[in-house]
Amino acid sequence: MKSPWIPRALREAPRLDPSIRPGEVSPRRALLINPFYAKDPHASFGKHVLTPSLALTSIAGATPEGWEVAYWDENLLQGPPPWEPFPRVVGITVHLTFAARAYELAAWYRGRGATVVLGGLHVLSCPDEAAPHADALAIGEGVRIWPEILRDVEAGTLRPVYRGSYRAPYREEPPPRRDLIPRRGFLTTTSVIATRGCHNRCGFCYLATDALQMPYQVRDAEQVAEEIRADGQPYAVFIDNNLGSRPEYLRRLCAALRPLEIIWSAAVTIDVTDDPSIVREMALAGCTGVFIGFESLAGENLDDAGKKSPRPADYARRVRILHDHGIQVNGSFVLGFDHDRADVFDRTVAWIEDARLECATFHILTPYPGTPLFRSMEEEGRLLHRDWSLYDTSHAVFRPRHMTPEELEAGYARCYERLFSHASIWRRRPADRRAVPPYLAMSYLYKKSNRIWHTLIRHRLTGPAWRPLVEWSRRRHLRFRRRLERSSILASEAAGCVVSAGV
Ligand code: B12
Ligand code: SF4
Repeated sequence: MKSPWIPRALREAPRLDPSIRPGEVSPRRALLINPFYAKDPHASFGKHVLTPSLALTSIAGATPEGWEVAYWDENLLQGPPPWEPFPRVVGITVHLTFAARAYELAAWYRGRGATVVLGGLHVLSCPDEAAPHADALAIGEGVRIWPEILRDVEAGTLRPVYRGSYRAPYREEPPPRRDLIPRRGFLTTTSVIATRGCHNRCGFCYLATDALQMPYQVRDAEQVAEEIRADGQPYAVFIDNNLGSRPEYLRRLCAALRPLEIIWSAAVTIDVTDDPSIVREMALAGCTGVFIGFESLAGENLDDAGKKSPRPADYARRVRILHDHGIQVNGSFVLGFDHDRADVFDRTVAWIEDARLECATFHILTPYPGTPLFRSMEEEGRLLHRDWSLYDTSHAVFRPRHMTPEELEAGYARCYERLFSHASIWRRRPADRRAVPPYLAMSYLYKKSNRIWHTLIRHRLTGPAWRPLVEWSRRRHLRFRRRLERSSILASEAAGCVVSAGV
């Protein structure tokens, strides 16, 4: 099989120059870094600039007065993070896939006199590994501990570990500093979060990590709507784990979003279709796409993972409910579960085509440290290594039951190849002819244009290039909504949207 194209800038982190000797330390300046990670050439490069992570902008929002804060995302391909003026504090977010890069950055800044604070999911699951690379670790929720850390730096009383609790009232947190994000760098800067936690606790999900205690919490619907309004973009992406966890809250949120006349997408579980009237409210509030973790078409796999979900035999009917309300579906599928055999790849893609999912993402089953899945794989001696950079869901890091790791990786690559083929894109087109042109534009621009994405990212053109298309989709959707208001469903009519459904 031919390897897909990937330029060096998307494979390798920018070089940190060992000869640089920065000037004096700026005593009340903090630099926040989202480290580089290698991109999967099988998937769309566009997903990485759809919408930014809220990890660092959230803590930036809690920076005490008198401190200056700067933000650098290495994935925007503008080189290594800045060193002039040289920051007193460097805060780095750490996920397992880019832990090695985070440690490299930490060493570079520490070696030149900065105080380095590491936080994020990987610090929570592997604090002992992260500790030697930092002056302080922020374990768990960061918004409340970030100001404390900066005050302790000033007072010279920094402790090696700070622990933040996810039990504190979520609605009291300050809004994220979206103004720090380069607006031209993303399709939209309006990443937004309304809820925390999930009613499920699937064994492979990071939410099942031992050290993570995240009770379900929601923010006031009006507060969320106000944040979206303040960012002034036509498209918002909810980054909640599952925006549909509490249907009555989702209803309230939709009521608050409706007057904004924006479009939005979100991750939900397929049981959101239990009550089609909620789906209708989502559509009327501007929802153009949902990202749904179908995970597997085999019920035994869902049972093993402890996922409380409708049976796969009912998935297609439920997808139709979403389509009937003009909502595109981006399905997420995990490959390599214990009941998966060599036919899982072709069967999954065939189902996606039959159900006419506009988009899909594939993930090789990945045991995240600290989860029940990791523990059982470890006990069974099935883990192949602990090179976290390969725990990115595009590599097989464990021994599957019914195939070799190589067969799993090859099957995964084949799924993407087939899904992105002209024939598959055409087979999945919406039934309504009027929605076909925006669907084709979305498929080709988003899924088959990795060379264009690379150019857009490098030249900071993602925002300006997409903005007219997003605005066009919004206007089209407003007209669709007016028609939907007048009828119960528009089964034969699709809304048609150029923006892909979720991350
Ligand atoms: C936005 C997002 C993305 C974006 C941006 C990613 C980026 N790094 O820039 C995109 C779409 C590009 C993306 C891609 C991927 N993602 Co992603 N993504 C998310 C998502 C939906 C939201 C992240 C976020 O903003 N959270 C909200 C913030 C506020 O929470 P937080 O990050 O935990 O930060 C808090 C604390 O941890 C702490 N904190 C964090 N950092 C720091 C630093 C300091 C100094 C301090 C003091 C505190 C602190 O304070 C914050 C506020 O409380 C999460 C799911 C989720 N809802 O969290 C998945 C998630 C992070 N992604 C995940 C994965 C697997 C991926 C992919 C590998 C998937 C794939 N195969 O494509 C890719 C590649 C990324 C990679 N290699 O790491 C997993 C990670 C699992 C794990 N254990 O590591 C998650 C958890 C999704 C999931 N349910 O599995 N992702
Ligand atoms: S439903 Fe999704 S977000 Fe919720 S625990 Fe399962 S995988 Fe995680």
